Amino acid sequence: MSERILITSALPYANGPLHLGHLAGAYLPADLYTRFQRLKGKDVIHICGSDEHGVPITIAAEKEGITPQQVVDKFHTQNEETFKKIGIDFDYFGRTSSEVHRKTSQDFFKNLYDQGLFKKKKEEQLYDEDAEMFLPDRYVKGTCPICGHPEAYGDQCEKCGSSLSPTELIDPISAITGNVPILKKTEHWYLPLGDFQDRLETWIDSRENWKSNVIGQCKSWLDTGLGDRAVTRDLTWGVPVPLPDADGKVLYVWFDAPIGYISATKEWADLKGEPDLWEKYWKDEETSLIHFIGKDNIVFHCIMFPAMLMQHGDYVLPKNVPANEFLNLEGKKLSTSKGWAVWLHEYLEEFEPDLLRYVLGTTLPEAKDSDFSWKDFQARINGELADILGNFIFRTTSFTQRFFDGEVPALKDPTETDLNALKAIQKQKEKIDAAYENFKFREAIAETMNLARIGNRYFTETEPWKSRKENPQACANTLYICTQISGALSLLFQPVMPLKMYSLREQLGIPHITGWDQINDHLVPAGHLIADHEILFKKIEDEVVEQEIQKLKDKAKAAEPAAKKFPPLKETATFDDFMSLDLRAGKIIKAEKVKKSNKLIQITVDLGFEKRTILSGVAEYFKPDDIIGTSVCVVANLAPKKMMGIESNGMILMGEDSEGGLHFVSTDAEPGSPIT
Ligand code: B3M
Ligand code: ZN
Repeated sequence: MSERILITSALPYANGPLHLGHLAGAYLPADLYTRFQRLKGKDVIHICGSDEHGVPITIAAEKEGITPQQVVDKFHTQNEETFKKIGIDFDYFGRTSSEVHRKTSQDFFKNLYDQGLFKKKKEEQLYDEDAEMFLPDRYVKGTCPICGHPEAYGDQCEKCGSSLSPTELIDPISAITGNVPILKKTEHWYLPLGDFQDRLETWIDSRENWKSNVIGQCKSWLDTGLGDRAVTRDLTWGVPVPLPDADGKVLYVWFDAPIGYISATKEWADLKGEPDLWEKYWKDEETSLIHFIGKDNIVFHCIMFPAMLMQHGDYVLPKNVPANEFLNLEGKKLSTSKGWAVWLHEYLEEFEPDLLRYVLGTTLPEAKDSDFSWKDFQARINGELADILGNFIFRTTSFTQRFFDGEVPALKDPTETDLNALKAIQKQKEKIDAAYENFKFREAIAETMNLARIGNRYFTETEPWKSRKENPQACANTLYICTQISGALSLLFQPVMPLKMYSLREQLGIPHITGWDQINDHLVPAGHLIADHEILFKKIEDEVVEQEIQKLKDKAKAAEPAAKKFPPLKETATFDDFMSLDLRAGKIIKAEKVKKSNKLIQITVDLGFEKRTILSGVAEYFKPDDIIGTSVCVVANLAPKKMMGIESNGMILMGEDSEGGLHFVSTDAEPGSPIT
């Protein structure tokens, strides 16, 4: 990779909080890459910001009954905070509502307009007569013409990933009123992507080392043939189209958002007091521009934005767009509307950021969709961070403390085994380096953990607890080498767990060492004092992850539409039907399981005027002893029924909840009281 790298991460819509899917899709890989390149001493900046325009914002505002400005103010602030806490190290986090961005994107549009690029066309578009507005993008829902998914949006089908236009949807419905929209003519400016077909094809073919999922999507776009794409919208929220005849029109959010990378870089340079500095990153051919995004953004970053940049001229084109696939959660597709998501700000209330960075880093959806589960989270923390990495560091530092007064011993006359362990540092470093350079972060992390494994094996094999008495120099050699491996790990793991690795380097007395080039096999010299050992990673208990799983289930339950939870209503009953039932208050005075039945409990109910035997099918839900004393409602005039040789005289009323759990219907009325 070149010496200067401009890294961007997709600008998250400021319409809601961030969840694990966001982190795994773009931000964690971008941050790993940034930190790695920074360690290597490259001139790298990482730029991001809030995407504050577009229909996702206005729909969120309508839903919450607040203004779009209030929505973006809230989530821009919240998300910026969350990114900081999880350790995503942006050089600048801008927002597309800024003045610099308005001007930059309007100038960009004007530049292409003045070159005569856009086609102005009057076309029929979907219009909601009650809302009195056109329905671009997500303002319409309908059936996807490609895959038949019934809930596709006007701009995209989230099931098959196809990019759509509202008029392509089958049976479109307005997302505002639920109306069937009419067609109405409106005038817009179109980007003739077809004119770029050849240039884009040649350019994509010349890309080196692109991921196959990204190339695949680009090729399928190009094979289908590129058409005109409207870059303006009939909306009030957005960057106004900078033309005299464009009242009530704003730039399409996917036109202005990628320009947000440029405006944010300008703001970063302004803040540094070097207003022209941004140009070095955007206009100098020596810069490598890398966009980190999720797979649903590929077309915009690999086709549309490059076409815009090509036409504008002056700008560098992306060197790579290492888009990730999607992250699932506990085996199911992540869905914010269905409440199936782990919010980062909630995660951070319970756990340390580095733990998630590690676990998510090992399961990034790099080549295909991957899954996050709380059990895996626990298994990786306990089995890898605590038992392998933590254990290795602990053994090394505590042994040095106890038997060498905390002083790193000198290496003398190393054996073949010693030298092999020492050489592993360089070998692993090279593998890790190559993996990072190739955007294979899972592999980079696995190879880093492998070095800790090698260290552990070496420690066990050389048995310093024995050699301490039998051959003190052999013991010293083991500890010298294990300390070097620990030092190397503290830097090799730095991109993944910056906070933990800083405290490890402090413990090893090397906090000032921050360069990839400094990783070698004599990082912590003999005679160097290391600090008191501490436990780097604590294990996570079963109850803790079970609580998280329960929390997730509760949220999903709460998000379910009420009508779905319960069975539909039965047919209407007459008043007489109801009055024919004799319902009475009662109290359970005796309960025992019916032998040979899994379901039945034989219950004796005190009805005040008599005691009844009732069989109830609740043995899977209650223990007989627990229900004695419960007040209940009884259908007292139900015809007797024999089950398992016992006659049941009545029925005890129960409420069945949405998960099939049973609850007694209780009353304060004294036993025998009629219930009417
Ligand atoms: N806000 C879409 C998204 O969050 C969009 C990315 C813009 S990147 C220029 O998926
Ligand atoms: Zn589809």
